[in-house]
Amino acid sequence: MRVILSTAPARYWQTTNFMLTNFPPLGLAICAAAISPPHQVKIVENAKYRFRSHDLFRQVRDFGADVVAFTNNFYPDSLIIQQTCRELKEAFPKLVTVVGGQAPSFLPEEYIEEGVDFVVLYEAEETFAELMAHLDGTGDKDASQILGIAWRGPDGEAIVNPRRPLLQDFDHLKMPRRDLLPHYPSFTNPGYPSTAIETVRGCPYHCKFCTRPTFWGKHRDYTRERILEELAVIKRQGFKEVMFTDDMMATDHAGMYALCEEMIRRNLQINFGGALRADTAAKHPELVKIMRRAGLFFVNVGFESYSRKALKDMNKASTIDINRKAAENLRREGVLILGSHVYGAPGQTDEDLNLITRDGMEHCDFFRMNMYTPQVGSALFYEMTRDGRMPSRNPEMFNQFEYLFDDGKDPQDMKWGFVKKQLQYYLDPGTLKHAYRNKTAKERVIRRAYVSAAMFTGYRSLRKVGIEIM
Ligand code: B12
Ligand code: SF4
Repeated sequence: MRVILSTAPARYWQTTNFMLTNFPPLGLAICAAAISPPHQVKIVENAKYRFRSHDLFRQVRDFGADVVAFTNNFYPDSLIIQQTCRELKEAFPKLVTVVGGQAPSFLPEEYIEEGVDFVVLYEAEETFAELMAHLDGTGDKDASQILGIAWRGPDGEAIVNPRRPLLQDFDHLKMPRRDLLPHYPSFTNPGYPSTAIETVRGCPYHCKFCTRPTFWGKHRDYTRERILEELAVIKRQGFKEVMFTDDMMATDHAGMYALCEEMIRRNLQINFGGALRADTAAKHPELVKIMRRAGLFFVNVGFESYSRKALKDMNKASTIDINRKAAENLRREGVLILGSHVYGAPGQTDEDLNLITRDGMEHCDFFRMNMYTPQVGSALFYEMTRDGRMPSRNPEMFNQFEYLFDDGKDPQDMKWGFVKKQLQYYLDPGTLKHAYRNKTAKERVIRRAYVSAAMFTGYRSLRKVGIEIM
């Protein structure tokens, strides 16, 4: 069969994708590996190129696709993906549509009811291969027997099959089909490409707003040998930089230390970045040091807040002192700090917002702040749904820029306060200087993030006056 794997058609919030540096859709490259051979696969990166649905339709026609399968980790993309699936079916009646990733795994019925043919739930390697075999008639299971899918029953009803047991061993997985991904330019070695790697699934922490532990289930690591083998393949393919898509790098401190020792011993010389907890950076300076020597150039740290109460309410298992110490240790080693923050948790005040902006700007090379959002599948989402405290279930409202709690505050006021502080950061002369220069890796990251934010603001402002470009 001929299968197109695709990201969501362009929406204006995707312009913020590059705010967080280079992350190609690794899930699609992994799914491609799981089914090719025997199937022929093409990856269409709508999000990166800002392709609209009509561009995708052209690709479907030219490639002669039998199946179009979307990745949908970010819930606000669900509407455009469901709509595109319906339109594709109208234009190509024999085509089968599939959706996988976080949002459909948590809300499979919604997707089937809105016209998607199949949802692949949670981790997909084995399930997707079985589904494709079923669709081309070579499999020995019918839809009702494939663990981990949702599909449409004979009366049009959504049927959600039982979940597939978690993979226990990643060593046997095929290498992701990175050859099918578009070129992402390296920050640290201009002219060379950058890619992504996964070394872990899940996270042992339980921050209330996060879906990662609930999505992946038990926290599981790839073996060190497999990671080193994959890094060697990546190196041979010409990449000089790699992003770890891990929910959280280095929660196994000793494991990361040993991996870095081996990367240095094997002289891999590949720069890397990813998410790191503040407490890991604060309490393990020797680990930060060796990670740096092995090639770490950037970390995304969820500082979240500088208020004790907010950190406690989010179940962040961290403190203000830890945040400060983490920034100090990372700075000392020259690691670029992209700091993530959230504002708008129930009970937070203007004072919290001022603290986040002041301390965040001081601690980070790039300061990022989102609205505290009850992401579908997070503990917060279920709590708010149970208590009837979420005023909207419109997926587009979950874009991390809306105030989504029903607690007597004026959502517009909350949003305006948040926007004003973002503007303060973006108009700060220090930020502008770095964004303008674009000479070092740090400046290139900041410039890319800055441009992303400017595009987002531009598209959003145009929408406000009725001009919808994406
Ligand atoms: C890398 C990443 C990004 C990259 C996206 C790159 C890309 N093109 O995919 C960047 C940095 C751009 C990004 C941006 C954002 N992200 Co992000 N991101 C991640 C992260 C850390 C890893 C994703 C990943 O590659 N994982 C590794 C691969 C192998 O896993 P996977 O994609 O899940 O694929 C597996 C399965 O899901 C399944 N699968 C996935 N897709 C498909 C498709 C098909 C057809 C099939 C069959 C199966 C399948 O099979 C794969 C193998 O088992 C996740 C957290 C996480 N660890 O999953 C958050 C996460 C997806 N991001 C999240 C958010 C909120 C954002 C931002 C809003 C942040 C911001 N404020 O700007 C933006 C919005 C992005 C957007 N517009 O879509 C949330 C989404 C929550 C939600 N449900 O809405 C997550 C879950 C993190 C979290 N809990 O906070 N992100
Ligand atoms: S926010 Fe980070 S540390 Fe907390 S559960 Fe999610 S991935 Fe883990």
